[in-house]
Amino acid sequence: PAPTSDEFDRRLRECAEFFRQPELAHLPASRVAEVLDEFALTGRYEHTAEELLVGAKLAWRNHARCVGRNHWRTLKLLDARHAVTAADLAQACWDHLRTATNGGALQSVITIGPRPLPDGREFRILSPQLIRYAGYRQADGTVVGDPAHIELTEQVTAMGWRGEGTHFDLLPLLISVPDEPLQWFEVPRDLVLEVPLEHPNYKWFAKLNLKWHAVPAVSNMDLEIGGLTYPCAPFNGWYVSTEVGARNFSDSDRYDMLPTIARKLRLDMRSDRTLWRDRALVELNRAVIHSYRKAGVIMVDHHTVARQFLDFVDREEKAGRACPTDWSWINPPMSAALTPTFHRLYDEPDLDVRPNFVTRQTGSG
Ligand code: NRG
Repeated sequence: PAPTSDEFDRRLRECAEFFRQPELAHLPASRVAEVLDEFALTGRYEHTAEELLVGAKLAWRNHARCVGRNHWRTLKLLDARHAVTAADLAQACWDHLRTATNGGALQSVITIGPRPLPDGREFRILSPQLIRYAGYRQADGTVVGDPAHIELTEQVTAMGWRGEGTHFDLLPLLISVPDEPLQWFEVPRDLVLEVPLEHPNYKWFAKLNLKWHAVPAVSNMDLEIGGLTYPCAPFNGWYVSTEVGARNFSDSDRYDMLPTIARKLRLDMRSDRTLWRDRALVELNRAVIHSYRKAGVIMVDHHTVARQFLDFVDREEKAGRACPTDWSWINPPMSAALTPTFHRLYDEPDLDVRPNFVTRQTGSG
């Protein structure tokens, strides 16, 4: 669909603004003039690999919901703009996982696929992350696996995929490209590093047979740089322990492990007022941190990441930049007031700052 002229004017402004960033100040004036002419005339232009990497780093730096932004300078780019087929993109994602995992010494990586074709058709990864566990609703209403992915599991199952039916079946990657039917690709097992969970003090914890994957690689956000949109741009950093311990395994609509753990701890569960959930939550999170450390997989705890984030905010302020921040996303889902990020306010989260990662509004297409 042809962009409206308002939309096009906005993109032209974003383009001009992008090339005014200090990080691109070394580019010759001729490059900038060329880009602006070509964009205004044809509605398209191509980023150099350097512009792409700078753009991706700035998108990270600008993202109001990311607490890990102090590492924005370390981002590595895998340029996959040459991909033509879904299989090409899948291959790029496997390269991404190998580079990102790095044997547990995780590296922050972004893979950037092709831009939309002139007619608007796109290359997209429909899976929310490169690594996800399937969820199956049983006849009795209970769920095996991750309840967050029941729908995706049903979708790929309807396309011929078969899971084993464990609590941790790796979902295939669902990829959509122009001129091909929607396709799924089994993620090569040897590229998926996982951490079995055990507790530093409680022997029984390991027998719960819990595990989680090492790399969080978000694959369904658009990357917007200099007026251009990259709909296929999976990226990863590393986990904050609470993402796994205080949400994925604790939310009652996810793995819902707190009642099980509280029973093993023999807590009095007859009343909320005994704080049995809170006590189980702490032990679960200790197990997560302990297990990733033991496995040699990078993960940051919520106290440490909060300090790192405030260092980042300080440095941004000293650099004279606004630092749009979403308080509700920056603070951890447990013990929030024990971290320094809780006790202050920030620049208003600004979803319009570009470059940025943006969540697509509609679920269709
Ligand atoms: N909470 C989600 C992951 C979201 C992104 N988190 C990161 N991103 N740490 C989960 O899977 O638990 N990252 O790029 O490092």
